[in-house]
Amino acid sequence: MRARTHRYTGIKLQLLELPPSLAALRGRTVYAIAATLRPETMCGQTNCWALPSGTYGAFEQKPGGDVFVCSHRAARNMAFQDAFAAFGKCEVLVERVPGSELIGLPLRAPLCSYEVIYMLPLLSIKMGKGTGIVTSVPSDSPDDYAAFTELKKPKKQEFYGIKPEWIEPYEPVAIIEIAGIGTCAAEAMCTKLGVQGPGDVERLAEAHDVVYTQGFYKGVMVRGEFAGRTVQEAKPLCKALMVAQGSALTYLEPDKEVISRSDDECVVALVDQWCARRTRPHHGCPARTMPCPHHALSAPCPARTMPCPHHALPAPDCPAAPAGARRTPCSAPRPAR
Ligand code: ZZB
Repeated sequence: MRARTHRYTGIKLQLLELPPSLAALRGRTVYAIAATLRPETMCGQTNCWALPSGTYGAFEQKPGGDVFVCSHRAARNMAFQDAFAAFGKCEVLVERVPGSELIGLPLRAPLCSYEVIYMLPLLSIKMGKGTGIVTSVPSDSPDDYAAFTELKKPKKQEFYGIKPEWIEPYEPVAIIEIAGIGTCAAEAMCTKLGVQGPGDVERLAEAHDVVYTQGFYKGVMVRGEFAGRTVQEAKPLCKALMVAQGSALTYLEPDKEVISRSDDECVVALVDQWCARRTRPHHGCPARTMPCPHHALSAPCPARTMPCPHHALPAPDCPAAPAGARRTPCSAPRPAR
């Protein structure tokens, strides 16, 4: 079974108030990090989602610097992607940030059409995917649209302890026009397919696929910095803009759970080495390599290195080794459990 890499954009949503578990961090800049594959949709954000029963952590980017709130698993991946001061290490400031405490926090989100949005509960969040925090774009994500519409109901607000002002003033924002579907494609597809609510998993999956594919191939931006551009053009531009602003980062993780022979959960690491598969010659290199038991898979290697599908050790005498590639065996620290 071959694992690939999911290349997310980590959106930095600044917490404008701190919950009790983060009280000691008063005065620091704290961000909830949401993982998205749709950076071009950020002008359509209306709220953010957290899992009330989830456990998050607070991690220091560098000594005295910004603080990231996300799942422990995501922080561990980030630690191997130069997101923190020391490679492979994340400084945990607060071990346990209950998801329930994040609900109702006001946030400032990059490129967002609303100045302030709120963190709301979403029960379908998977803590083993992305950062465990999801930014919500109900115009173009059927899952967001269904959950957002549900929380507009006063009974649901009461049930979840949501104040009306956290959601009432917000409406989906038209950001992408898709020929044959229109703007606010998520609402159009949910209506067309008769989606019954956030629990209507099958229809939501169908709506998701249509909106995602049609948006990608036919979508044109009608709002934001890149209005008039196609979605395909706007995607990297929006991401680059946010990264340049310091309001987003690249976040990578394996697209499925990968367990090493040493029983560690594998991460995606940016490592300065090139790799080869041990089972067959690679770029003319004899297969004199061994798998690394302690380290990451599917590393999206820096440009000067070769792709690493299984994180094998480099063969020291390979004539195809790119200039500057490290030819020493993998000495990366074994990730903490
Ligand atoms: C904003 C956004 C706007 C998203 C959109 C989608 C869409 P996928 O599409 O299934 O491969 N997501 C991220 N992390 C989680 C999580 N832990 N649990 C549940 N959902 C999560 O997955 C990528 C999308 O899943 C991400 O991109 C995020 O929602 C959500 F207009 O971020 B997205 C048609 C989709 N449109």
